[in-house]
Amino acid sequence: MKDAVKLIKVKEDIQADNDLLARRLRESLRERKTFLINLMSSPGAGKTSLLLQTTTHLRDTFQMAVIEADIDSSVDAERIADSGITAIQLQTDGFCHLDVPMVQQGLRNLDVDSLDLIFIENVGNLVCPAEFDTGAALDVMILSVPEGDDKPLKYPLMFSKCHALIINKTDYLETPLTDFDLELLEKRVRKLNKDIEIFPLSARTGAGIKAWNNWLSRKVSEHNS
Ligand SMILES: Nc1nc2c(ncn2[C@@H]2O[C@H](COP(=O)(O)OP(=O)(O)OP(=O)(O)O)[C@@H](O)[C@H]2O)c(=O)[nH]1
Ligand SMILES: [Mg+2]
Repeated sequence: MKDAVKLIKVKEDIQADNDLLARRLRESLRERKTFLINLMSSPGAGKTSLLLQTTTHLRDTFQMAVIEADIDSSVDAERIADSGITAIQLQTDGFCHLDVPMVQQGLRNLDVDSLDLIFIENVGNLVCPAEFDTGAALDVMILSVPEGDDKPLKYPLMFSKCHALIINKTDYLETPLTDFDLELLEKRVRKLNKDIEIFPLSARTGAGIKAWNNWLSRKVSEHNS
């Protein structure tokens, strides 16, 4: 009986297809000189707050747009649009991540050739978005101090696949409200990903944001030159 049953590994097939589409999208955006960055974190770690800070600092240097992804609502896209940056809202209708066809739907609604830098704010989740290549040139995750320094132990894939880690809400480190150990966190992260760039900052106070913005600007300029 066992041999009569056809087994289809749906997840693997979908991902193999997605990986191919992602490679093609990355190549095409390189040719078009547009840098796509995929920003991931758990809900509330500070993705939208960081985007507002970064786009404010870089608006005189680059033409930018933001693709927001949420299961429902469009509040984040509205916040970005209110700041004067073009924003598209993708609603995933229950999906906890973006894949390449979803990203392409967002890109079709943007004038890609006129843009130097496009941010994706992925769905707030530390598991599913790590499993799907979006075609971005850079994968970045945000971990915020209140989430705790044990997260690399619990969500290793996300920390392994990202090129950069932003540790947000460092203003909490100045208070007795947290036992977050920055050194221990870094040690745990480097065990998974020794080359990852780490940027501790506060999207609230702006502390540390310059190092991140400068590094990102360099990456965009190298990619688009
Ligand atoms: N204290 C402090 N609060 C922050 C900082 N950055 C963001 N916040 C606050 O954290 C909350 C969530 O920030 P968002 O930027 O909306 O987080 P998000 O990751 O975009 O959230 P989702 O889109 O819902 O996943 C807001 O109340 C922000 O004001 C920070 O550096 N320090
Ligand atoms: Mg947000």
